[in-house]
Amino acid sequence: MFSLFKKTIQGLTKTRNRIKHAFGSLIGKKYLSEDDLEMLEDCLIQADLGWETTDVIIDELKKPSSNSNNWEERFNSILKNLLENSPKQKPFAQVLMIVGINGTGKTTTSAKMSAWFKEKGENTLLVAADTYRAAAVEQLRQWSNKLGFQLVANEKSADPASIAFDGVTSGLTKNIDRIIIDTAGRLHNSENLMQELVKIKKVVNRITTDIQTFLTVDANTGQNAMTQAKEFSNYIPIDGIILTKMDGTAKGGIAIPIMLELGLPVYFIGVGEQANDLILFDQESYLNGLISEKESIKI
Ligand SMILES: Nc1nc2c(ncn2[C@@H]2O[C@H](COP(=O)(O)OP(=O)(O)OP(=O)(O)O)[C@@H](O)[C@H]2O)c(=O)[nH]1
Ligand SMILES: [Mg+2]
Repeated sequence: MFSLFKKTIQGLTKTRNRIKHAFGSLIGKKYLSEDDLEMLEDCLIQADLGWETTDVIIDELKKPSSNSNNWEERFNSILKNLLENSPKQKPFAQVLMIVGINGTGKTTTSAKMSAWFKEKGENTLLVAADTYRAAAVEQLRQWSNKLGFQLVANEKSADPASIAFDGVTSGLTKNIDRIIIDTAGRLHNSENLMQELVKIKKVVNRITTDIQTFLTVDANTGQNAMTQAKEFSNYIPIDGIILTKMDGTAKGGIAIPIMLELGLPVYFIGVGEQANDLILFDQESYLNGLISEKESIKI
C-alpha cells in the first residue's frame, strides 16, 4: 500500500507542483480574497480539474470554515465529498480489451497490465489484435520475452476480430486468468475503425461475456480525454479509464472530471515506460498526492 501511495505521489509530481504553486501563498489563510480565488481557479483549470469541478471547489472555499484553516485539509475534504458517490472499480473480468486513440499507450499498458497481474500470481495471455502497425506485434513480442506472458498473434491476418476470437478461445481453453486484447489506435471520427471495434467485441462476446473494455487516455491531452471517452462510449460501453503518461504532465487533475462528469472509474495510472510503471488507481492516494507528498493527511 505504501509503495502504491509513493508511486502515485511520484506520478503526480508535476500536477502537485502546479497546484502547490498557487496554493503556496494561501497557506495559513482562513478566508481567501477574490484574487486568491481567481488564482486558484486558474490553476485548477490548468491542472485539468475541469470547469464544473473547479466551480464547486471555489464555491465551497468561499464559505467561511469553522472547523479548520488548513487549506490542504479543506481542499481534500471538498474533493472527497464530491467523489463519494462516483462509480467505483469493479473486479476485473477474464477478458480485458484495451482501446483508445493512436499513441495513447495501449500496447505498453497491455504489457504492463500483464506484469501487474503476474505479480498477483495470475497467468496472462496477450492478444495482438493490431493489424495496422507491423511493429505492434514485434513490440508485444519483445515485452512477452521480457515478462514471460503468452502471446497470440497472427501477422498474416488482416482481421483483428478473428485474431481476438482465436486468442480468447485459446486463453479460455488453457484456463488463463486474464486475457488482454491490444487493439489498434483509432480516431473516434473514423466510422469504419470504430465499427471494427464493435465487431471485435461482438465476436468475443460469442465465446464469453466476461469482458471489460478499458480506454487508455493520455493525461497530457487534458480535456480532450473527456471527448475521447464520450465518443468511444457512443460505439462500445467503456468500463473504465486508464490514464497514461501521468509522469509527464501537470494536467493530472483530469481523473476528477472523468469520474465526476463522465461517471467512469479510473482503474490504472501509467507513470512511465517500464513494466512496473502502472499503478492501480486508488482514490485516496490520488487525492492526497494531488497536493501533498506526505501520507499523513487525514480527511
Ligand atoms: N512516460 C510515459 N510514456 C508512456 C506511458 N505509456 C506509454 N508510454 C509511451 O508512449 C509511447 C506510445 O505507446 P504505445 O503503447 O505504443 O501506444 P499505443 O496506444 O499502443 O500506440 P498505437 O498502437 O500506435 O495506437 C511509447 O513510447 C511508450 O513507451 C507512460 O505511462 N508514461
Ligand atoms: Mg499499440
